[in-house]
Amino acid sequence: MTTIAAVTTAKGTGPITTIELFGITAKQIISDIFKSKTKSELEPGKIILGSIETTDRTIDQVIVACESMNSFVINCHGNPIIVSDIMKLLESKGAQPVVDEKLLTAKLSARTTLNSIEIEASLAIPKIKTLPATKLLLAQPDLLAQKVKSWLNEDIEDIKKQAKDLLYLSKKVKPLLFGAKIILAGPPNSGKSTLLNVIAGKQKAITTNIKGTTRDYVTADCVIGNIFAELIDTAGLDSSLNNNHLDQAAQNKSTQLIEDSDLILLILDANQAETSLTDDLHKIIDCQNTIIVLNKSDLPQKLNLPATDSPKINISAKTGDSINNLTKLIQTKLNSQLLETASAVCFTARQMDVIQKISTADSKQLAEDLISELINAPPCV
Ligand SMILES: Nc1nc2c(ncn2[C@@H]2O[C@H](COP(=O)(O)OP(=O)(O)OP(=O)(O)O)[C@@H](O)[C@H]2O)c(=O)[nH]1
Ligand SMILES: [Mg+2]
Repeated sequence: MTTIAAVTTAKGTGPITTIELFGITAKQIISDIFKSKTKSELEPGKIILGSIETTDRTIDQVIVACESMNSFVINCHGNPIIVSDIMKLLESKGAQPVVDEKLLTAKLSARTTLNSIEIEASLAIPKIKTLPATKLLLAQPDLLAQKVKSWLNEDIEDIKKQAKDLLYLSKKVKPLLFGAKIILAGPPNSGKSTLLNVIAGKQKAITTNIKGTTRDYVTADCVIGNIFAELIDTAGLDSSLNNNHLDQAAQNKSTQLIEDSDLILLILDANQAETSLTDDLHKIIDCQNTIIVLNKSDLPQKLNLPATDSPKINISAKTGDSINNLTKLIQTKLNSQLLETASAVCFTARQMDVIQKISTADSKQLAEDLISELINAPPCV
């Protein structure tokens, strides 16, 4: 394995930057470039103040920590020129610069006791934003590995069925683990932006009684129960707002965002008659992942909604009436209870791909090979 170097703190955001160096020549490289007045050796567990030096100049005063005989951490000043000079010096000494995820993968892979699922869980953890999701993910190296190993005792038809069930569950859990995209769609003036501000608890979107106030979409991150969500407020869908290029672009963007979402909140103005529902909105009403939000419950109710199986709720974004019921309904619709159960789930594209192949495998031998691949193949970064 080559020695690799990575900047592991965010770019240009702090007074101190951390550079990690890992690999068989790491100690040699550090001995070449790090000078310290301290007599003690850089051995595992030691942290030493000194400087990074080329043959003719000092680049920076730094603190070097030795994690193990082949793993060192350099804490230098955060100035981008200093960081770049140290990285260039490390490269000139034979270290290969990589992005931090690759460094983590290399470090984790070097620990031979870890299987691919454990490595992928360690890589995924920084992307997880809630505690229940973190707990579920951290349980997967045991749960997922045990589950697929238990299939080895079953016949191929049972294995295929269980693989299909696992894929189905994993698709449902994905937005709970990595964050759900929730779209607020509906006709102009129905109260989408007002509702975004209420759920997010801050004034992110401009609200007025003028149709077409929101053109470019507005997003707000929030936690709903135990789910991390990105709320996306879109331009109101209305074919009469297609008069110019900008309105047309806003309408197209809304349609695309709706297609990419995990959940659609279709906000309708219950104070308006049914005639305000366009073809686009009629299509959304019956989508499997739609909740129909009948807004403006504080005003006379005039909307006659066509029959639909989608769940409905009356709220007032203005007075706050029934907002709690809406957030509960969002959690139910997104199956948030799945985060509380100790189920085995796939959480990377690689795992999903292998399980997909198992679900269509035509022999037990192939399924066994794929189970081994799931646990032992190189992890997905
Ligand atoms: N009475 C009442 N008015 C509301 C309610 N929710 C929103 N409004 C008002 O309805 C108007 C439109 O609200 P917005 O939130 O801007 O509507 P929008 O759906 O984002 O509109 P566009 O951006 O044009 O698509 C504003 O004057 C709001 O104050 C409600 O629950 N009750
Ligand atoms: Mg708006």
